[in-house]
Amino acid sequence: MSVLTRNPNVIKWVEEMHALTKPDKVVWIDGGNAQLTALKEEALASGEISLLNQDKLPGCVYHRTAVNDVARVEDRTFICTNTQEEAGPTNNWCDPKEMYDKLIPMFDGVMKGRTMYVIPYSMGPIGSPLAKVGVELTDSIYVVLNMDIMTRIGVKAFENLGDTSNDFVRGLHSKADIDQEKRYIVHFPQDNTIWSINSGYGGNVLLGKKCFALRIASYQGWKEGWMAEHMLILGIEKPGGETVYVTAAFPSACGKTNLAMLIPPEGYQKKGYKVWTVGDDIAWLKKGPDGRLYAINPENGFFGVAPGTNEKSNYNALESTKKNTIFTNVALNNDDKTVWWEGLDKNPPINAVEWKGAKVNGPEFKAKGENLAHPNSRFTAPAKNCPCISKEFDNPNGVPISAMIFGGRRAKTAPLVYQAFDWRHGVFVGSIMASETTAAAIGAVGVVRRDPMAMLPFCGYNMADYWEHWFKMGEELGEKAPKIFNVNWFRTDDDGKFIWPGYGDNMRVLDWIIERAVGNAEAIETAIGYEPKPEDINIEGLESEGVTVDVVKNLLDVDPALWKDDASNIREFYKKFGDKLPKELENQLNWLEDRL
Ligand code: OXD
Ligand code: MN
Repeated sequence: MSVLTRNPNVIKWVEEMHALTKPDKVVWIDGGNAQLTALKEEALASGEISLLNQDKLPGCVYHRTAVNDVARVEDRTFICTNTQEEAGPTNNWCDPKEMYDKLIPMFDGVMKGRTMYVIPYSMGPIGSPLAKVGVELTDSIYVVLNMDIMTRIGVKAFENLGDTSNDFVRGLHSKADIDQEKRYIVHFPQDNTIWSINSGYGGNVLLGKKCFALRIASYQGWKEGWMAEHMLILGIEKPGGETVYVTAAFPSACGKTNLAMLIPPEGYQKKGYKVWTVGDDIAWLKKGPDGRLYAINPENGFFGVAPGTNEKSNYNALESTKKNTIFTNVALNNDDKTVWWEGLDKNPPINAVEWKGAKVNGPEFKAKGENLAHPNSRFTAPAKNCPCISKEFDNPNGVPISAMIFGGRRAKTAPLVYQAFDWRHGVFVGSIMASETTAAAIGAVGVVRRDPMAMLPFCGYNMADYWEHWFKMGEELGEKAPKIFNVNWFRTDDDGKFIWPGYGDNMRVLDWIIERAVGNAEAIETAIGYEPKPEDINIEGLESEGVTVDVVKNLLDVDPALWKDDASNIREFYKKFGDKLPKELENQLNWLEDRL
């Protein structure tokens, strides 16, 4: 196998990593079907993956990770910048030299008896001015097959890099022994480098995703004048054909994939509204030639959480998983080799294999309170499978963004929707994003966790500098900057029941947002920002759900006492950043308190 590129920077680095990890064999991934099919066969033969029902789920395979290796490991994720201040108070930091000294012995000879796969890939459409190239070295065929779905892999990525450029992200991954005590997910932003060892779980090993497209890319965006954000991108096509694009950032488990693939309520469909998905997790944003902010989705697939996905909650996501999809840690129906997870339907398979591999009677197993699928089990599905994928998905120039939405899970404080007064206030609104913990996680329920811009686990540098960067982007965009909004689908009544129906009905809120963004909708000024008049949220068809104008009024209510509490919580959070906290954020917080 040839080395697929003449670029001396790539060749030299691969040689160095080869000398370090000492694999028996090196295979360069060209991206062609023949090679990928052969690798899939090899993984099937070794048992790394298994084949699902090829009539019902053509091209789909199944994989189980080690029981101790089922999620991202934030406490073992590091940002190794030259100084601790560059990484900031919200990241684990280690001196780069110290970290290399620790990891080099661990990588030394780690691939003996194994094959090293060299995966060239592009984050973003090939040839896009917003795209960037990465190379991942891995000893896992599962990683190769996932990267083929999640990114654009193969020789075309090298062609895009060219013969001399040094602008590629160097990713090194080894499963090693999947030893959780020696698991490290390490970023060296100043070296364009990611090293990941002792994991086989997607979020830790598909280095294009969180590691490159958020942590390294956020750092690059800071240095180069663009933004990498934990945001979905969607287009709302209005009757008449005009499409308005928005991005939205929510913490994990707040429904980003659901919103990205929303199906409008019947009344909207009849009028001709359509929603198109550009991305469900990550947006790269850059000022375009016309002065507006443009977004691409750097990914090429969805790495979605399976549990909870069903015909009703997310029809489009479910459809996306019907072919050429890799399922990880879901349950199997052993009768017909199909997949099952909690929330798919009410019929757990009787002849089931649970996610750890034990054969069980599904209904009996569940009656004991056990999960058949791991709560963080995943599907890796090609974006092209999605029935509502945008025709702009591959547009190298991206889509122009009219509105940016922040949101979290708040039982009482945040209203259904409000708009920031301006960009600077919008940065403040993003910086105070928070979610309340639910019963689904260990620990106290209802505890507020600050997660600014949903980037807390993903910002590759000091968040104080990150906020400064947001302010600077706003100055550069001026009048053409997207309008900034905040939403909360999760307000509850006194019995703890959700008041707003959510899912497809979130379209009603998006409707106000997009009209407001272009200056067509009215608003009321409140202490926290602009709100719609309750009657301006279209609730036609929601009567049967008990949603009246009074209910909307209630959902938009701002309780000054709760907000004052929140403000003191924000002040505590800001203290972490010491003198580096942008003065503007402190001012914004003072103004909020004054207005309350
Ligand atoms: C994800 C996450 O997997 O945010 O997308 O954790
Ligand atoms: Mn995410």
